[in-house]
Amino acid sequence: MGKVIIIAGTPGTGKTTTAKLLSKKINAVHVDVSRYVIENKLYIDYDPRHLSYVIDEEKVIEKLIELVEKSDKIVIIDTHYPEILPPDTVEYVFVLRTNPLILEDRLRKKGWPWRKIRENVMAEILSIVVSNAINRFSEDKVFEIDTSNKTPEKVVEEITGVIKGYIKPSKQRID
Ligand code: DAT
Repeated sequence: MGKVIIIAGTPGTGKTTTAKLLSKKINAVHVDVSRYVIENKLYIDYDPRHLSYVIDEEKVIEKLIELVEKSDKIVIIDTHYPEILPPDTVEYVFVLRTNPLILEDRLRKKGWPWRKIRENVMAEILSIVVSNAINRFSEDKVFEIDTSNKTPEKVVEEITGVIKGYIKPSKQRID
């Protein structure tokens, strides 16, 4: 069974960019939960106000656990909703953080409507993702990584710096 590393954070903090790079670097499987939900039709509704799908939590959990159990590689799960996973399956939760002004700029560049930008910038200011992660997982599994003025490569370097030494080199080579 693969080990699970979660890359969490408010939308726009760089989860997908970071998770893709990290998965290449450590030869892991990358699951972008938003994409996975859409591709596997694991939603029950579409919420036009939030411009997002309402996920079928039970099915998503079931599918993700199945995927992790079948995998002999590390599985990197990229989601703004890390608490969906059972704590005992997770090794690390990296919560990416971004200065709210920089986050606003990144979300504007994505072409998001102002209402959605404001909602997410507010969530970042209130540290919602990290506080939910700490409530769900033990505090020693949760690491905040500031991405504000760092390249994605630097962010990945900080993450591998944390996990080096924890995962035995004989099982997985990190660098
Ligand atoms: P998320 O998956 O959290 O929504 P993303 O990976 O799609 O975020 O990145 C959002 C945007 O920010 C995208 O245009 C790429 C850019 N980005 C990601 N990581 C970055 C970094 N470390 N520095 C600067 N820009 C970054």
